[in-house]
Amino acid sequence: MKEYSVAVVGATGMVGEEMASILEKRSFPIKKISFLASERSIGRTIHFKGEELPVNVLDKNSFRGIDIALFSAGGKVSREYAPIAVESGAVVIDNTSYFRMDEDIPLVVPEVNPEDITLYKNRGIISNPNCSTIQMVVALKPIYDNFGINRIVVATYQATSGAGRRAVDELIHETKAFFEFKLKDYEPAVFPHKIAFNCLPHIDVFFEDGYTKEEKKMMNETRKIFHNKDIRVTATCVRVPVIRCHSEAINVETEKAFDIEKVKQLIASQKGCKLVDDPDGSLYPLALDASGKDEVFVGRIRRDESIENGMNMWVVSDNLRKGAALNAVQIAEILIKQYL
Ligand code: NAP
Ligand code: 3JM
Repeated sequence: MKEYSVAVVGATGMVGEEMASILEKRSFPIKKISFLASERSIGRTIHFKGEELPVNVLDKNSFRGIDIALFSAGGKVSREYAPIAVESGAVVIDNTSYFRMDEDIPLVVPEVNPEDITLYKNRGIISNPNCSTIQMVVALKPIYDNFGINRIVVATYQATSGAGRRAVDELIHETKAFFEFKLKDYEPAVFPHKIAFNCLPHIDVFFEDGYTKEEKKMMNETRKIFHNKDIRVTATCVRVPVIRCHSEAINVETEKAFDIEKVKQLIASQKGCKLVDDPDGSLYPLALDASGKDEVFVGRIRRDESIENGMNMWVVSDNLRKGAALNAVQIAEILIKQYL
């Protein structure tokens, strides 16, 4: 079997750490792996396949001999270094929002639009969608294919790990401070307000129309992935004091009439989805249960009686796995199988 040299940019971060573990777990055929981060990580090592491998400082020579570069070190790093990686001969799979909406860059969720991967030939870059978009479109794929979708109204309940390691630390420190009666004096450094025991309807920056960039990502990326500019999407994105896994309340209006039991069957047989829907047994998707898992968990499926063809569902997935690292590795797997 052919083997590939892989670089992980942002290897010491929350997403990068998952990348290493998923590459190892899925036995990705690796010839050489290069873990890259900033100067802050000099001297650190990463455990990979029984070895402690050094973390190297990212520079313009980091991509010599690299076939696939997985980027998750923020938009600025991708802007500067993704073109350098491509120039060096690597295909880039980028986890940041930097290239996502560029027309000639594919934005891929393997369960939804794997055929778009071929467009990597345009610029050598494939974008990974936002974590909240990924889990939503996986759940909506069979509904879109069978009944068409007119409109989506989504509210998210997003984990702090989506904002990086410092954000998780902030939640933990604030929670400890609360029990020591010191929370009042705590000054948040990552989030705009205290996140412990709170819900912040503010993820990424605000635009003039009142939406946040995170909300716009969900709205625009969904249309791009389904190749359908006519789907109406509106989102409210909320950060909640959860460490891992995003939850979403999704309301969908379909084009055609549907049978709700058929919807449940379709979700149950959708690749990448797991139906968890037994209200009588108090069974529905939960962040703590989805943590560390690969699937998108879907439940609370019910008709929205306020419109003709409406339904509601509750969708939970691990934002660091399917929402980021796993989706990127799945793209890499298709890339090597079909193109490299
Ligand atoms: P994190 O825990 O804060 O980690 C950031 C990583 O980037 C660290 O490895 C850090 O290295 C590295 N880094 C930062 N600045 C760098 C620089 N100038 N040069 C080289 N490396 C640098 O953040 P995270 O949660 O892993 O997220 C990383 C990025 O992935 C985000 O900024 C976002 O763009 C993307 N992301 C995407 C999704 C998605 O849904 N697709 C989800 C979450 C995040 P040091 O340890 O050396 O500082
Ligand atoms: C998730 O560029 C940055 O500082 C990263 C901001 C960020 C993003 C993004 O816009 O790439 C943090 C967390 C995402 C994302 O996946 O969209």
